[in-house]
Amino acid sequence: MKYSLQNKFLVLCAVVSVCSMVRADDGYNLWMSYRKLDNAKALKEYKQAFSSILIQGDSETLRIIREEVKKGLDGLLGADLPLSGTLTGKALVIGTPKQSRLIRELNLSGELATLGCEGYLIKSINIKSIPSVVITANEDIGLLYGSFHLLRLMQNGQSLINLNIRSKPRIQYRLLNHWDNLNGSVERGYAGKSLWKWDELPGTISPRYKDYARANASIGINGTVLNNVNANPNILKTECLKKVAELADIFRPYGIRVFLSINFSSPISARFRVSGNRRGGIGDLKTSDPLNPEVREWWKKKVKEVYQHIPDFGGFLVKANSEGMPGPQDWDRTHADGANMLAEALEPYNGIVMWRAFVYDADVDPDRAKRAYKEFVPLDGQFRSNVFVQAKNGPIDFQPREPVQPFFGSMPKTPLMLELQITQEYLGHSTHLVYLGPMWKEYFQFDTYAKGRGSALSSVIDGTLHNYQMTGIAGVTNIGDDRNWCGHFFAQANWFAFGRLAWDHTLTAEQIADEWLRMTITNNDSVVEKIKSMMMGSWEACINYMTPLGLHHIMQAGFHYGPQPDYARSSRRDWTSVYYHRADDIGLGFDRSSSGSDSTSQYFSPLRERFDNIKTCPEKYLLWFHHIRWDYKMKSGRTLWDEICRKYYEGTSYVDRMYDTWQSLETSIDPEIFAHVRSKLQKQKVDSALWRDTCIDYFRKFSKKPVPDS
Ligand code: GCV
Repeated sequence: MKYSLQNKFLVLCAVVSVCSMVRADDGYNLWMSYRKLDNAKALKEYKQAFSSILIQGDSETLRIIREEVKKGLDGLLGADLPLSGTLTGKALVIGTPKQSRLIRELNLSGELATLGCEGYLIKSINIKSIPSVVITANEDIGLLYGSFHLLRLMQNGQSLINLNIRSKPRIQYRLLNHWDNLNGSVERGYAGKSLWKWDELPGTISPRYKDYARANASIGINGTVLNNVNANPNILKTECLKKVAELADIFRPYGIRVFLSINFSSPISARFRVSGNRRGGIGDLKTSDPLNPEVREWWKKKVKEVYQHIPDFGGFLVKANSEGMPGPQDWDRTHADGANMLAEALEPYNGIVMWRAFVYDADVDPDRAKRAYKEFVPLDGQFRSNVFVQAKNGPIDFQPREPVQPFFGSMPKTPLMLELQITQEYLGHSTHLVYLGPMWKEYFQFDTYAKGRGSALSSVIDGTLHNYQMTGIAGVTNIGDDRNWCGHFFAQANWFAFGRLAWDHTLTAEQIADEWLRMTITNNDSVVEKIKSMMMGSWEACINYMTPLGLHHIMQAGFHYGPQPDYARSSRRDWTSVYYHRADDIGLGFDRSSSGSDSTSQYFSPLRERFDNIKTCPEKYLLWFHHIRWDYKMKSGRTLWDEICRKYYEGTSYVDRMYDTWQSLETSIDPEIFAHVRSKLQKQKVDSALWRDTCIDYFRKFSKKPVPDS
């Protein structure tokens, strides 16, 4: 026998030792790997900054902080820092004035006064003449946020000398929205099945629940809507509430409250079958009319039960009278009637309603882009104080680029919650590398002119423009049970960016990408710069190879991945592509100007005039607002046809360049991540070219012009 067992063993050992020389990262740890810093200068500084960790007080959150800080510092410094009870040498000191005598004696109450429950201070302070780094806050959750901030600074190799940081969130409700179904599928989810294992709960607890909470807390997310807005009424059954309560218990010490999407027909008996939207729920009634006393009583009882299971339950998210979901209009009532009924039931427990404005009833207006505004603006002032109206960023549906939904700024008496989509439903699923930070910044900075110049969308959302009493933002999450959580490694950056911007929308997309790269891939400056620049242009590239110059909604029906500009037959006109691009022999684009559908009039002056006029309309929105002749001269001097072809080619060459850049970085990147991203980029190259070629071929049938040399 030539190959003895012993030989086999030696070969195996050799393989194992070669493998262990290269780090393998499957992406599970997200931005919290806490690998030993490769930055010698920073490492030296940090080792001098503290030699122990001192955390005074006790609570579940404080126990989490102890574990996290110890794990983080030990990992980053390659040390074993003691958790001590007293101050003996340079230390990282963490505590609230309530629980820590040491902190109380620092007299920071003046500085803490304006930081609320979630804010924190990180300061370099001499305690009893010992130089220390102090993290303090009014509540334990602020300490957790502050601890993650300090760890982030260190992961980024930032100096800890003379620290004087104060931070508090600009937006109060910072939520993830899961579109997860009770059967384990995820609507528009591209990262496996749902994280929530409803069949196993409450008995079996996946360790991922805790890791999910930890990741969210690290970026300041403080709430999660567990189930799809296309809600199954069963979510409110007692057996489900017990499962929800289990998750809520795990999330609570991480500062995360649980919310649920509800089905407006819930009070109706499942046996009561009527046509259309009035299908049955889990109750015993024949109606869900929000003004019916029995219905109102049903909700009050149900809400009481919810709070018995989950005392800090956050509230309900509702998709009503939209895409077949039931709602108050089925009973000739308004959205306000529906929302207020639920709000009244939730109010005694401090619960809220997030009433979605994603409605597009064709009877309201022939132009889908105008419908939500027309339904909701007249209701301003009619909602109870614990109701948010939650709206997507644009008037259609999370397209690669849209102008802002015009009712932002037009509802001063109704807190508006912004809904962004982290999952890339229309931006290449979990196959395309598209960093969404720049997109979200474009929306935040979009000036609505609601109160004249300087009325950015961010000021509507953070409440400063209209003095909203509550503020909120939601991100439709891209998380599933894939080992790396988000399908594409780079999609993790979008989860991260959403949280960071929800906390502070003034951060730049570039800064967030920089942070994320250093926390995940490397601290090597030149590698960071190269990948960051890939990320920063990836959204614009995606727009260019999918829907340049204001085109929208020309994707594959249903699946929403590839191109289908010729899609013309559907049960609804506004689900087809031809409804949106309106290509004909003359030109391309949807005339929404005053001579068309007049959606421009829903914007404030001078935006409305700017968008209305072809000459002043920003070219990025040109085909959104205008039907443009094929030979129209663009700012570049090229015709529309030549320009659009050029944009398509610009988009795909960007993807080619991303691929080349990535290839060139092979030796600087963890092999597993490198291979994973390379194969995704390979597919993105092919699929972006398909978008380009399909769209150019199709539009060419109308323009009848040759494709210019690229
Ligand atoms: C949850 C789009 C999506 C649907 C989604 C809907 C919504 O239509 O394609 O999957 O349903 O938006 O936001 O309610």
